[in-house]
Amino acid sequence: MPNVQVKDLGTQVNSDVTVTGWVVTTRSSGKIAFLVLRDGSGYLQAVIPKREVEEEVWDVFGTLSQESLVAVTGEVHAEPRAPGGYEMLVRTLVRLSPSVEYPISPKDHGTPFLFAHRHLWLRSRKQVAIARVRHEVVQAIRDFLNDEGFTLVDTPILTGAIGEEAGNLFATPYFDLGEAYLAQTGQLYVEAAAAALGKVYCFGPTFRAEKSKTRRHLTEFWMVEPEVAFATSDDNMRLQEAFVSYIAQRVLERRESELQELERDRSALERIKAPFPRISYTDAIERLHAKGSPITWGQDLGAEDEALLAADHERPLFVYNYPKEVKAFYMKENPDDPRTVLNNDCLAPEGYGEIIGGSQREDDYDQLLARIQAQGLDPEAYGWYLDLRRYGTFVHSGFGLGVERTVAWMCGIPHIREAIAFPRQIHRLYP
Ligand code: NSS
Repeated sequence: MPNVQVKDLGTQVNSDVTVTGWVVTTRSSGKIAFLVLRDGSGYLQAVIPKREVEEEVWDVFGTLSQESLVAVTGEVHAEPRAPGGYEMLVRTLVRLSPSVEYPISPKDHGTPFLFAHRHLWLRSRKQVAIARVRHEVVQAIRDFLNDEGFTLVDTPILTGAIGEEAGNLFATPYFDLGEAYLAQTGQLYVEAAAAALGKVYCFGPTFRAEKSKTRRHLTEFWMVEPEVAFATSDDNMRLQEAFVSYIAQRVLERRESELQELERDRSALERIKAPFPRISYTDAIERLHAKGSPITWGQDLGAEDEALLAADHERPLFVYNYPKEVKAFYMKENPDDPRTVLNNDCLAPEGYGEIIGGSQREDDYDQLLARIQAQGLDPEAYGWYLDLRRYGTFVHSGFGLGVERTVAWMCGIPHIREAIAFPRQIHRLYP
């Protein structure tokens, strides 16, 4: 009997096939039994009429429990009411492996319990849907950048220079060279690569020893970082809005059933279309004051400020040109207002907040050196990075998009820890 994946059952209507999968649910009236199984490609309802099968089949059915592995053989029928649209009339049933007291039942479990069983929880419908949306987001990222002529450059995870802030570094002893840091960003390296290849990106895990236990922070998260030679801050925002719109439209187009499983409001995603509204940091502070916020010019925007601003829009919002003091050393000073830098954050609607941080880079050697020194960083560790400003320095810009925050937003789930298979948080290293 041909072994078929559930997703391909449509081509097998009225023929006999075998499907191997894990038991999701069993139920029996005494005369007819129903078995829902999943094989990683979909869900299948198998029907076992007691009078039409060998006694042994009925006995095997009686030994099944949630997550037992079985092989079922029988005829496939179209059945619009069945999950997946097909049903199998079972002739033979073999239990391939048992599953004794599977810890995750359909009843409600607390979040700590589910995360302690994350390795099993991944099999649940909602988690499967999230994983597929994440996959789509990642594919969309790669396709968009590839179609736009970007070259992928893989950047190191073990690094010798701090990329963002000294405050949240993971360090590890590194032979005779002192300490290496796990990369907080690949940006400094893609800047070097942009001078070789023009339009480049890196895409990988990044690490921050975030002490905050918020629903937007992981200690290990994935970030895609495009970097473009000759692009200004304005060009950078244009690229970001095209990029984010593309990702949302791809998820809508190709992950309809997953969005349905997640009960995601699709119209919210349909509205994610370029151009996105923009507001300068300085105007944002005024708008926040009008809304009663006590924030003062010079302070970074907190999650609440971001939410207040984003609430005015159904599309993502760019906030640009922040005060120099609250931003990273590599951002280019704004020639029109040297208190600020040529950067932007992109704030997602529906309370999701910042999904992107980007900027035009400081391309002046002396300015950059001064910023490195002012932040107490060791200029020697940045010798190679400063070299980019010594040998044909060039206008360039780039940004970083956080994958988990984007996936959580696409899925409409409240916390980013479900947007990655095995989240790493301050209090979570198992499984
Ligand atoms: O710190 S960022 O704002 N910017 C950078 O790392 C730049 N080096 C990017 C660049 O210009 N190439 O982080 C960028 C995004 C941010 O908007 C979030 O979406 C995400 O990375 N991010 C995080 N996601 C999850 N957890 C944590 N802790 C986190 N930190 C940043």
